Amino acid sequence: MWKGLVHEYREFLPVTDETPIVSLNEGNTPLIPLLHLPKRFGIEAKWYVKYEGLNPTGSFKDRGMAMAITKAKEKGAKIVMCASTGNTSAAAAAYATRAGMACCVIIPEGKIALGKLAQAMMHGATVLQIKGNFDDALNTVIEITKKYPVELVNSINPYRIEGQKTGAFEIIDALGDAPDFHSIPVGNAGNITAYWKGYTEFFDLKRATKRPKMMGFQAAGSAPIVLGHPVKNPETIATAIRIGNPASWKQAEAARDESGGLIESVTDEEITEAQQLLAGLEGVFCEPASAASIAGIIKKCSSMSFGKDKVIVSVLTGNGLKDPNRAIEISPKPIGVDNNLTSILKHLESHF
Ligand code: AN7
Repeated sequence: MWKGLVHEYREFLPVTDETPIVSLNEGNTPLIPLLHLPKRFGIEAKWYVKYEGLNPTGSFKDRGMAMAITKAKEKGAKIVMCASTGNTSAAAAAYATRAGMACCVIIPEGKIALGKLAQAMMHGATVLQIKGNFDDALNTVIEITKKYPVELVNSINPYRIEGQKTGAFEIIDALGDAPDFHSIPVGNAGNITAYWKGYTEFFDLKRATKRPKMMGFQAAGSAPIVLGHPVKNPETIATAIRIGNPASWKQAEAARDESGGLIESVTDEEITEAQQLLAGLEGVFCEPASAASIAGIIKKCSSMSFGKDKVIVSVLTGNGLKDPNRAIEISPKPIGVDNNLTSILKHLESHF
């Protein structure tokens, strides 16, 4: 039985036999080959999605949080804290509960997808909303955790990165080698940092013969790394990556430059189209921020060569169910019908 990533990849993680591993059996998420999207855009490469929405709390944050809460537990912490655009708070609340610790999350008021808010509330976290954005919240959390006995579990906690790098390990283990291109949404830039670390470690250990070009995508209204300066009032429908001053900015640039990759932006329209195409053509439902990694490949496919000897992996960081409001907003509404055969069959006839 898969026992969670800290257990499974323990030889590559900062744990000992005495470390009290906190786990919800996260990781081991499927790498799903895309069948229809590549054809639609004339992409000959094998294109996979790493469906991180199937982690226990529905996002990739469980990887880093399993590791960070494990280390907090080892240290004897009583309370953890994070700023969040939603998914980090859901994961922190769940793993802190699992570990018997208290959890406090600070979120930007009105800008959290409904599913994520429900999770933090159900797991009993203290949920504080500020009239400010993620960047403001993170600054406050840093200040508090410096002065008080509260463990910070945002991705500037190095154990978060350690846990998240296992996503790259799983991809290499599943494919037998690293892919040629790795596309990923970029918000606070912890995940692109973590994947690059993971790819590099397995390459150094000769478990992979190459490392992918890292292709990071920010939302156009929240694209500080692309613009080269912080964005004071970041905006995007992809609320998970509505971040104007990423904590791991330098590390993201290093991943881009060392891999010969890129960090670019995609518009909200491109993100929405990608989310709809993935759900409507492939049967895979991801949240808006995650679709940035698909939108990015679609945007680059005419100028870059994704030939048939190449492999692309796009990380789908969060489950589509996290943000039901947005999904309903962009989809055709349910059709009201009378409950009889004639009225119902009218809507099926075109498929007969
Ligand atoms: C679905 O939850 O920052 O570049 O506070 O939820 O590592 O920040 C979420 C980020 C991509 C960006 N996709 O990852 C938070 C938070 C989803 C996300 C990102 C997030 P990073």
